Amino acid sequence: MSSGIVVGLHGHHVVVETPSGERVICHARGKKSQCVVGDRVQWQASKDEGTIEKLEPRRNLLYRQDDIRSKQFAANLDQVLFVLAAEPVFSESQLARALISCEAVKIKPIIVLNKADLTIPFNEAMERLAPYKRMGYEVMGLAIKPKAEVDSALVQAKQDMAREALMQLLTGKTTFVMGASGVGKSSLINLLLPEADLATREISTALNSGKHTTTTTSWFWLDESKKSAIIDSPGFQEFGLHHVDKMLLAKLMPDFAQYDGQCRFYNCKHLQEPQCAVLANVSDEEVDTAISPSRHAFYARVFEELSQSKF
Ligand SMILES: Nc1nc2c(ncn2[C@@H]2O[C@H](COP(=O)(O)OP(=O)(O)OP(=O)(O)O)[C@@H](O)[C@H]2O)c(=O)[nH]1
Ligand SMILES: [Mg+2]
Ligand SMILES: [Zn+2]
Repeated sequence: MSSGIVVGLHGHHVVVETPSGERVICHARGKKSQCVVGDRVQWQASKDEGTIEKLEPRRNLLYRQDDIRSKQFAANLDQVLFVLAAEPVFSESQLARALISCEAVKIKPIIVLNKADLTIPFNEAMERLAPYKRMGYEVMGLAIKPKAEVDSALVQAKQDMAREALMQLLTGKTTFVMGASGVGKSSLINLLLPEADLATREISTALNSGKHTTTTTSWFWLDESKKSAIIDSPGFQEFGLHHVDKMLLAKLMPDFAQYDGQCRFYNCKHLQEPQCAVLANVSDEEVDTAISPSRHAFYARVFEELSQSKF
């Protein structure tokens, strides 16, 4: 048996990369759905293909649980780049849900706001991210593939800056790139690895056709020594948290978690209880100690959703 890493899932088979860099198509004895990109496996050669014999224990597994289906993103990750863009206008609920799902499995999320060249919507989006910066998340503004400007030297300079800033974050780590369709996830990987030559699409086309440009999750090495890896993934809309225990929700939201254990009741739901430290700090003030009313409304909505949950 040989070892390998799952670098892609295609139809009914799994693509496994060997330590020498060879990619082998493997079949998974009816257990295909159990393998995800990033998995370490043991496989056995059979003719020119292979069979997955064993799935090694995972360090972690990032997933979401929608109403009826569970979607496993990838395993054995160090961090998630959650990519947003000036356009299309981002959904704060989707961002907040993705952050909770990362916290739930203790994977560090970093927020990237792309399309800095679209100045006005970019600044508006950055403004909306202010509460997330205050609660301690790293927010990086980038122009990954700025629209052609008259001054092409300027475009080049912006891209060089974006590449450098990203490489600092990514070196030595396995990073999963996540976000809605059209935000620039594949453009980001193309910037770092021009030879990957991933398909990217004009946003208008993507939105009108309702299609996603990227349809599978794929693993790429960023360096020859294979210490740094980046994973591209298809955009998504829904982001269910049905796998999260509702009583743990507040612990997974840093602005709420700072008051952990400070409510009168140990099992406080932070909805309407007396002497609730969370409710006492819901305010519009732009300070680290405040929980914004919209974040509390979001919390109450998800709490209610999880109370109805069958999971
Ligand atoms: N104006 C501007 N457009 C950008 C920038 N970066 C990427 N784009 C454009 O955004 C569009 C979508 O980019 P993709 O990389 O395909 O987006 P994606 O997140 O991979 O989308 P899916 O694969 O559908 O999930 C493309 O037309 C890119 O050219 C940027 O910095 N500025
Ligand atoms: Mg893509
Ligand atoms: Zn409380």
